[in-house]
Amino acid sequence: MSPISYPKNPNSSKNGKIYRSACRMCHGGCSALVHVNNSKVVKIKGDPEFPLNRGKLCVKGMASIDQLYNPNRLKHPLKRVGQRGEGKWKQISWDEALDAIVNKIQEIKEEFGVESIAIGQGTGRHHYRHVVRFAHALGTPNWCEPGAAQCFHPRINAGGITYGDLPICDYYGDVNPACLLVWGHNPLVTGPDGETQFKVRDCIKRGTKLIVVDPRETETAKKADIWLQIRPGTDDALALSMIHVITQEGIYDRDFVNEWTVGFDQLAERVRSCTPEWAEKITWIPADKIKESARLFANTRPASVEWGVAIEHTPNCFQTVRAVALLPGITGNIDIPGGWILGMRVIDDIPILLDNLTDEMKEKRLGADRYKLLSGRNAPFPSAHIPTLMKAIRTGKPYPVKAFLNFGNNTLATYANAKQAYETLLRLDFLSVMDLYMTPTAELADIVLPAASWLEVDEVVGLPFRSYNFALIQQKVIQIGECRQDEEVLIDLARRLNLAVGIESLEDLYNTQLKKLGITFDELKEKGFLSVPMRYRKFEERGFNTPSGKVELYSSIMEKYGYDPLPYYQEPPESPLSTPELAQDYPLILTTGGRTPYYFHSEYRQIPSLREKHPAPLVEINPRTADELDIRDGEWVWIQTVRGRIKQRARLAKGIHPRVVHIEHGWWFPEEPGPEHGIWNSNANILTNNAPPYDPAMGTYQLRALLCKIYKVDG
Ligand SMILES: Nc1nc2c(c(=O)[nH]1)N[C@H]1C(S)=C(S)[C@@H](COP(=O)(O)OP(=O)(O)OC[C@H]3O[C@@H](n4cnc5c(=O)[nH]c(N)nc54)[C@H](O)[C@@H]3O)O[C@H]1N2
Ligand SMILES: Nc1nc2c(c(=O)[nH]1)N[C@H]1C(S)=C(S)[C@@H](COP(=O)(O)OP(=O)(O)OC[C@H]3O[C@@H](n4cnc5c(=O)[nH]c(N)nc54)[C@H](O)[C@@H]3O)O[C@H]1N2
Ligand code: SF4
Ligand SMILES: [Mo]
Repeated sequence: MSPISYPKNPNSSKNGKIYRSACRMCHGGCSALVHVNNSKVVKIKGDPEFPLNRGKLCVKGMASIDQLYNPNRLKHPLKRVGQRGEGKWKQISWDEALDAIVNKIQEIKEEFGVESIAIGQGTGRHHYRHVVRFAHALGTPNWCEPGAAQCFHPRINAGGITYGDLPICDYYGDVNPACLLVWGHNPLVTGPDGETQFKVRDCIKRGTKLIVVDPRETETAKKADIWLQIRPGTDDALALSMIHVITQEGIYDRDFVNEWTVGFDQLAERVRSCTPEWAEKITWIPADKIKESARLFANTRPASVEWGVAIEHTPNCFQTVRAVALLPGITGNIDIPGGWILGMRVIDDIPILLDNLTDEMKEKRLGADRYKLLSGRNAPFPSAHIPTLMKAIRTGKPYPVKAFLNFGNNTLATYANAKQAYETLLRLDFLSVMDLYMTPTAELADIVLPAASWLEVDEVVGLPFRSYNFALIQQKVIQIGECRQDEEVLIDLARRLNLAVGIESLEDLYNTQLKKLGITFDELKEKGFLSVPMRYRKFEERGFNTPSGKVELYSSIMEKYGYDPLPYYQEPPESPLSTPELAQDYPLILTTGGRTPYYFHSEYRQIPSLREKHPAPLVEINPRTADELDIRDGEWVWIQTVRGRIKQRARLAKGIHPRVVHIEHGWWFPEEPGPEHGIWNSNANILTNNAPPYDPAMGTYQLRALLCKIYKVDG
């Protein structure tokens, strides 16, 4: 561990040491100065030197010490002693715990085959690629996470097949985006990289024209020049109609389109009938506003798209994401200063050892035969399809899945159809859960492992995500109980299993990652962070990394897999238009999971400084609707879909459409008695749907754009 020499801090020697590290209370990326005195973390401040957060931390980052020393944290490995889910535990050693897992893996592998072992995790936390790496080193194709089909991978894949890489907004050079189209995203609060919020804030302050597509008037929408209040789940129609305006009015970038794209004519033909008047009926957005937005976007340069997860939570997810992705392409905003830029990649990713799987094993991945871009043999970052995997656990078909090793996912809180997820986990022969806390999911396990928080973790953080022109240090500054970082445990398991690969030390892996920069992990600890200046129009040197070397408006990869190469509109499967009968009983449109600043998915309800600021789950309803239903602000109400009902507290908000309801996701109540800890009270995923239809390419299920009703809780 190496303290940084930080000249602007005169007290650093008197009050102990100061370490530079990356906050990871969200997906992370803010540089923090961690003050350690007498082996205790006493203070954490934003790092004024780091260009992405410039001294700032958000409210979660500021609660890091409360997380570190939270009395409810798991500190030792535990073994179940009662019935599964009874909540009776015995403390065991790491050796005992890992041997138990290893023995179970060997046993199942011999009896059923290695594919009968599933490996799970959550969204992109520090250990993300290491979990995938371990699965592939072990030889199972069945790893999964609740974000893959539902989060970011659709954007990464759409970026990949269209532009050869995921484009991101350029806040990193001298030129600011002059127009920002924010789509299904609330970047002042959330995002794939938390630190982006500070860049977006600065960008907006400098006068960037802002268009926001959101059913709710969020903090970001409040600052917009044009706010498009969309009916949830109809983003495909809106994007197609904007492409219609731009192509029909000839306000696209002719030079760029001619020289650097393929399929423009087919695209223009596809959207010919998608007029703003057509889209108005579907999206509830006035046609004039659609025209105005399309013109503003096309006529302002540079323009960029800042998109979020809301467009990835419906079964037409991939075509929706593709449609939005084409807007910066046809307007020539690709890889230019202030536009939608392609990555620099100063560091290499941790290898996921995909080649360790045979082709036969890749074909066996649950979902591989159907969802080619999620699970297929040649999918860019293949994962199992969760509903197919869950079904295999329950039914043994197409083959049995007996064990689930879970590294950082509260399955009952974040998988769709939580009741079914619960029944599924109970059917397993073996469940291990690694987490910081005893969650309702961990309560169902055979073995529970105590995980480290970010202050106990070594890592190289590449930023902004996928672009990586910064490499930032994250370093372990403290040890809590027997907690370990997941990566160490995964390597330990691989070694105990005598695997041929996936057994290098963490330090070796990090040194390899940094090789391009010519420094070692230890040197990065000294330096803190490194960056390289952005380079633009890189495609002029080497083309785009697509089959044609151009921007594929018409996607040859989609065509190859038998999917529509051009985006199209599809009504959400549960909606006033597709299920009008159901809509009579469930007249309101439900959307879930808009993030709050205080929580990260199901995390942090046990941290007092955060919980005090947001003590209960909130359902947002328009005052007019509330009035009709005799619901008052702050009152607990039932929210019900065909799949079940939950309670949240009403928040009356004028900025939500009278026919739309928004609920928060991730809620459980750590203070309530185990093993359930209130997981069935307010959990959004009791209401969501993991039944077909799924997105044809990505297998996405429905977390948003559903039908519901709400009513008062009697008494
Ligand atoms: N504080 C905090 N930060 C987080 C997270 C967290 O839990 N808490 N989670 C992280 C993760 S994994 C993710 S994926 C990102 C997500 O962060 P974002 O991508 O910003 O997504 P959300 O906040 O879920 O939703 C953004 C907006 O979409 C709107 N919306 C809902 N339905 C629709 C729709 O059908 N169409 C459109 N256009 N908009 C809709 C919501 O009203 C909401 O304001 O945040 C990451 N950062
Ligand atoms: N209804 C609805 N459901 C959703 C969403 C929505 O918008 N609406 N969003 C979806 C999206 S976009 C995503 S990405 C997923 C997110 O889903 P997940 O990322 O799986 O989130 P959680 O279920 O909160 O599980 C995270 C668990 O990991 C633990 N943890 C935190 N850090 C570590 C660590 O370093 N190591 C280990 N071992 N454990 C750790 C936490 O304590 C927590 O219990 O949820 C999805 N679910
Ligand atoms: S935005 Fe994320 S990385 Fe930055 S301080 Fe907040 S939680 Fe930490
Ligand atoms: Mo996500």
